[in-house]
This record gives sequence, structure tokens and C-alpha cells, in this order.
Amino acid sequence: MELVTRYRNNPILTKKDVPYEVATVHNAGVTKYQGHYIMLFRSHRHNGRSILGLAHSKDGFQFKVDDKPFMEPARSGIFAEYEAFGIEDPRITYIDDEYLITYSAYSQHGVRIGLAKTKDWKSVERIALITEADYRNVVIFSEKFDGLYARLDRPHSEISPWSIWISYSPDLRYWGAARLIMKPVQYHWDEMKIGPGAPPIKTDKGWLNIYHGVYPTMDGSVYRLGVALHELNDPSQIIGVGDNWILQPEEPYEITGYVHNVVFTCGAVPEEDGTLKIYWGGADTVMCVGTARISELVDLCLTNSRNPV
Ligand code: BMA
Repeated sequence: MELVTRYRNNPILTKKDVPYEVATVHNAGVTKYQGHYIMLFRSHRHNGRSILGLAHSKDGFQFKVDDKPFMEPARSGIFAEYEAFGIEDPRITYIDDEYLITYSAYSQHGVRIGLAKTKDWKSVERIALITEADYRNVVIFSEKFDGLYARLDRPHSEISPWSIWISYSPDLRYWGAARLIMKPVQYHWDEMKIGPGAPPIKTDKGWLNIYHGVYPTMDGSVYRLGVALHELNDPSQIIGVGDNWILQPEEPYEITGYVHNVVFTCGAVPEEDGTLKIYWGGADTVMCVGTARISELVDLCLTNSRNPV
């Protein structure tokens, strides 16, 4: 049974829709703002480094791109030093009446995570670099737990396969109490590495975490999407991890492109009718969307699950 139904007019956004020069449009964070959809997408420039562009939509399917990029690597100060190679893979969380944006900041020092915020999607303020080098995929929960912000992330390690961790912060700047909560499983579709995808979606049975898992083949890595369910009051506790993937590269625009065989999500938007719009980058080249029933994704975690670690 297919849990995610691809939109019939995928891909929904490509470089041809962007009024400035880019080579790709992919790995976008998506949210709702004043009744319409905001897509913050990553694009490679022709120098191979990435910027973040903004697009708007009334229905979540047809997007129109702004005339100029929304964020480019900073030109001065501490952020310039750590963003020199580009900014990538934004995630958006709405909390305390503002939108938090986490993004990968690349430089000669490695990859770390930047945090910025906006209230109006016109101006944006960088807050802090919230990890050291060799972290990616930071997603912040849209609620606090015992007064603390919580996030999932994915540090690199040479000893253990790359796994999902949780940590907490009183102020969004200083993070601690970190713990590993979910690992890849050997000879499974996510055996090589996993990472948080969309910021977790609150459901009545728990926080739904759509993550990516990578499998190594003779023809390179295959990126797929899966789901895990975290306890509502304590997201460090995982109730279940769906054993099967929910989406894998199958369409030509997912199989062929800048990096082949990739579906990679940075955002999903829950709707009032119990469906979820999941957005993903296809082959690191185009943006796609599909819909799923939230209850079916939750059921997969509850009824056909594997151990988190
Ligand atoms: C990951 C990140 C993503 C990318 C994926 C597939 O390591 O770089 O931005 O979509 O690889 O290439």
C-alpha cells in the first residue's frame, strides 16, 4: 500500500521557475503564514554553493518565487566565517509567534547549524550558530518541554553509524543534555545513516518524525523517507519506528538529477482534514509534494515497528 500519494503535477518547482540564476531547487522547509504557504528552498548557484530562496502559494501546490534570494551566505562577522561555502537544507518551526529557521552552514571548518528567525518573511535575523562542526539536520519542536526548547539532530561519527540525537535549550542558543535516541538498523533500508527530516508534527498519539534513511549500493547511496513516533510529553522516548519506508525514489525526477536516487524532506504541513502535505527534493534538483493520511503514518509506527536503537 502506498502511504504517500505523489501530486500529479510533480515536480512543483524547478530552476525554470526561479527568476535568478540557479542550477537546482530542492530540500525546502515549508510552513503556513497568514493563510498561505511559504517555501524556503535550497538552490545551488553555478559556483556549486547554495543559497536559500523563497516561494509563496495559496494551495500548497503551485508556488511563485520571489525576485531575489531570501538568504545568502553572510558577508561579515561570525556567520560569514562559517557560511563561506554556502547555506543548505532549511527547516522551519513556528513557536512563540515567530518562525525559527535552522540551516546547514558550510565552510572550510566543516558543516554546522545556523539559527535565524523571522516574523514576516520579509526580514530575517541570524541568532546563533547552534552546533559545532559535523552536525546536520537540526529540527526544533514547535512546543517546549518542562520549559525547554527541544531539537533532534544528527552528528557525524566514525565509530557509530550516523544516528538521531535529542538535546534541549532554555534560550535556543545553548543546548545540552544530549542523548542518542535512534540508530540505523543493519541490512535495513536505513542501514548506512539516518537524519531528521521535517520538524516533528504533533498528533494525538505522539510527535510524528519524518526522517531520511540511506542505503549504500554498488551504484551509490539511495535516500528514502521513514517515520517514527515520539511521546507527546517526552520526545526522547520513541513509541515506535515504522519498519518500512514511506517513500523511495521512483519517478524519473527522483532517480535522475544532480544526485541520483534521492528523496529528501525538510518540511511537511498538516491540514485540518487529517492529511499531511510532505515536501521533498527529488534527486537534489527539483521540489515535489505528496499527501499522506497522518493516521496511517502513525499506525505504521504503532503496528509495524522496529526498535529505535
Ligand atoms: C545529504 C545532504 C542533503 C542531500 C543528500 C543527498 O548528505 O547533503 O542536502 O539532499 O545528501 O545528496
